[in-house]
Amino acid sequence: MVNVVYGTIESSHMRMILIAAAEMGLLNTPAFELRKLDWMILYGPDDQFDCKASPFKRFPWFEDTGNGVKLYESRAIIKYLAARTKSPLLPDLSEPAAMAKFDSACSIELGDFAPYTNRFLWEVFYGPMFARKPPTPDVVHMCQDALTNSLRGYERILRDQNYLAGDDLTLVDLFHIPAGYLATQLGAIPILQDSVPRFPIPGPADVPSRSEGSIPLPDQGKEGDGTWPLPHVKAWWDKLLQRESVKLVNKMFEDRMIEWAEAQKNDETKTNYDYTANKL
Ligand SMILES: N[C@@H](CCC(=O)N[C@@H](CS)C(=O)NCC(=O)O)C(=O)O
Repeated sequence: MVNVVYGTIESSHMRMILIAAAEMGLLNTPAFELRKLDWMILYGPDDQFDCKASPFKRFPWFEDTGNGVKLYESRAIIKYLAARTKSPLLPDLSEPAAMAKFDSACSIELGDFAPYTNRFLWEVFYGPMFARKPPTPDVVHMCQDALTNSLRGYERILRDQNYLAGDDLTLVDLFHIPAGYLATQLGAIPILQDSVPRFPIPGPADVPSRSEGSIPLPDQGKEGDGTWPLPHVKAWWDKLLQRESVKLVNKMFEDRMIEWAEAQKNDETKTNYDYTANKL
């Protein structure tokens, strides 16, 4: 089989697939191909875009050229790859408790984490870059507060088990990395920020400072006694960032961002696509 993924490493959902592919031993092998596409194609006319491949006109999408299976939705693509390669990162879904625990962790990621990291990234990164839209402070603060609240729930889970679906790492832990990493670097999750190295990211807007009366974030840094708030979340996050797959893909992303920032400096690229004209 040749697994072909269409998109770009600048997309956090693409990086999610790359991390999972690295974990499964697929990345940088002939069985896995990344076909790089430009963001611009998402914002062109519908009749010049393969809407069957990606009905919402988003990266990434996928084809298994061995059997013709075509998929969109990064998490579904990853679960497909895991099932095909019999990866232990996908629990045995025929076992009811394992299936339900995995599903419950997947719900948390999709309902309590991803909406806020993604919205935060839209506000401070993609929106300013693609739509020339400055962040809306209330929305940015809502995302920060919601993430803090969600991570309090994560802390209660991770006090009793090593990973979100149980004591073993599964795909759902990895689902958190790409958007969580970038959002953390841009200020979404202050307690995790010291684990995330800073590198140049073209186009982010300054995160608006919090106004009087906003919900205080308890997790701005170490407590007075030098300990971290939400220590189990922090240990979980740090452990994930140390995985070779994560380090490899984060380095690929960092290299791309440095290259992009340099090109912008030298005016070799135009990142302000006219998103509004074509998409809204
Ligand atoms: N639910 C989709 C989300 C994909 C997604 O939001 N992709 C972003 C890039 S990370 C995108 O293509 N954004 C362009 C747009 O929405 O205009 C998935 O998991 O694959």
